[in-house]
Amino acid sequence: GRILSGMAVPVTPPPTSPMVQHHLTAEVDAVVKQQVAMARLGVGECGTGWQLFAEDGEMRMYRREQEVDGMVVDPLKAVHTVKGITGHEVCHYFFSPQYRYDWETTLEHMNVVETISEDTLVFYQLHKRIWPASQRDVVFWSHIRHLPNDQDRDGPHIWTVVNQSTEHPEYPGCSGKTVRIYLTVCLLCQTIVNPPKDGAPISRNDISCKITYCSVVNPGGWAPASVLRAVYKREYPKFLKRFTAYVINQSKNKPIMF
Ligand code: 6CM
Repeated sequence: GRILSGMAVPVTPPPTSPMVQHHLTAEVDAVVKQQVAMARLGVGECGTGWQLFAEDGEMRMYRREQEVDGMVVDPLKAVHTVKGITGHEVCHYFFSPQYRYDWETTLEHMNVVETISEDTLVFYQLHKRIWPASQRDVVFWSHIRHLPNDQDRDGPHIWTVVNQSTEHPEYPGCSGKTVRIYLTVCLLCQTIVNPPKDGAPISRNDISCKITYCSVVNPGGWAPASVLRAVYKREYPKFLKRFTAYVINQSKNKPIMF
């Protein structure tokens, strides 16, 4: 503010609120709420048919075999518990574009198509070709959110990132030889804190993160079912292990981000 006779007078009014919401805002909110509710259901409650297909330490991965018009769209649900990191940290590294190439190994190219707001971005991604299928690309919005603590026993620290396919005029599908894939992904993270009994400050030894990762990917065009299932079986455990190791490594010498 400008100094007038010793008093600070605000000369700049606050920024004007946008007159209209972005056309995706309502969709983002609805899909996030729905995906979070689904992610919170255990593999035993979520209908039948979740079959365990990968297990490594605390990590468990389940899928339901599902085909639409002969295309594999198997829903996937993974749970993992990782020591020394928070849900906010996991979601931060998953959401932020500047780290994506560090951990996403199936990526050939990625760019941010649109910044809707600080917590909502639209991405374009071109993935590496997997023989014998065509190369795949995807356009999706991505939203990061801190969830209110509605159940006391769950504690306050729940974060989520939801990715959902969308359309963008500058990136039409069905052009050239790439095939557009359609995805819905939900990463839900809960921080567990075991406060030290002696009242010492909370260190990374006292925290862990319970991670739930759900995804449904429609490959968008022909891909042999057996190859696709083999790719998923190999790539999803690799992704979750590599990504969480990356978050541990990035976070280890930094203050805890609750
Ligand atoms: O959720 C993950 N990554 C996010 C950030 O990149 C985002 C993107 C997901 C893309 C998932 C597509 C991967 C599969 C691409 C190859 C398709 C080949 C089809 C033909 C095979 C015969 O949500 C982590 C995604 C981890 C995927 C393993």
